[in-house]
Amino acid sequence: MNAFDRRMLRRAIALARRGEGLTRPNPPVGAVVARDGRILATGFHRVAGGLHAEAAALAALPEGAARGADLYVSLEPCSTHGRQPPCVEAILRAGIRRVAMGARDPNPRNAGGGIAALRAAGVAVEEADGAEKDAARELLRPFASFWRRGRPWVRLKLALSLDGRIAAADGTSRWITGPAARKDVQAWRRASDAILVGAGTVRADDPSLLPRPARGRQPWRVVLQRKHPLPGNAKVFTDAARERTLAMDGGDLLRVLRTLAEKHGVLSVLCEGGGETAGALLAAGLVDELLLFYAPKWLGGPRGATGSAFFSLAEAEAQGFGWAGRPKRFGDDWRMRLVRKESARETDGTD
Ligand code: AOF
Ligand code: ZN
Repeated sequence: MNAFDRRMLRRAIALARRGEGLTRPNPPVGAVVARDGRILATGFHRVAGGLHAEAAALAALPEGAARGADLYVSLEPCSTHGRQPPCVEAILRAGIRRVAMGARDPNPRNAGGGIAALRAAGVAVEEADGAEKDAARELLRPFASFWRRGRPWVRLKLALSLDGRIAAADGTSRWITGPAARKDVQAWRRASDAILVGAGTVRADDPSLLPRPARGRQPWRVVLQRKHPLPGNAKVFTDAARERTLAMDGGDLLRVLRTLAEKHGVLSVLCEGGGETAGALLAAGLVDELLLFYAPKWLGGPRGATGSAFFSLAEAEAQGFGWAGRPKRFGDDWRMRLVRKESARETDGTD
């Protein structure tokens, strides 16, 4: 793949991101049709049941206009009939000469089938490598988790003081981080199919848990309940989106996650606390990605960020988190991302 091919694949991945949080239980997918170094059309998957990315890009062109062109797509084109006809057929009908694709499809119905069908019909298929392959896989992790592990990809977001507290010793916790960091959190909410918190957080903060601006997103709001009764008059149970709030028994977290995938098509979960819920997820080995926002404030006090959960050094080693990307500054705050290496192995596939 040359530099132009790589650029077009990155463009396809960026297009796919516009559908993130909208497509469940389908993956976000983006596509570009190009010829002679020029983009002819673009498309992305907007909603399950709607046009696939490749079909959307090809449909934007007049009959015959894509003949001999290259198609760049973030995911292997599908080869079977679902709610939509197979994209492989649309690609062949359009006379595409070559397909450059990001990641293989983890859905067993389509896995490998698109590559084989296209090659059998004489279309050249190239799979991404290097940075583009990594980016395509990263984008696909929630969908791959859904198919390969039967549960969503779980991100834990924490707003932390320099010394790792999520609340001051007097209990106040609002606005540890600044507006720029909070704006980034809204983007993570939009990319997530469910926002999860413990009942204690709902009682203490009465959050709406909806992305602002929503940009068409309607994530599930999941409130985990263990010992204490749910605050029935909280926003999540009474506002206009109350139909999208699920109260679930937080005793068996893996079961909660499996249920979210199976019953509600949830590919990705963003946990926003509180400390006990964060600690329980970590202790159960169910945190796939950490989003840590550090504010330049020292709070001190007796309680760590994960409630009563604590780990020995050996246990902490076994958590297996690795740095993902570079730290990024948002106003006065720094964001660190980490991914559990085991989670990446489980979802990224072996090809
Ligand atoms: C693509 N491009 O944009 C998407 C694909 O029920 P359907 O027909 O929408 O099929 C859903 C499956 O198709 C989904 O699980 C995944 O394997 C693939 N999704 N494929 O080539 C797309 N959304
Ligand atoms: Zn398709």
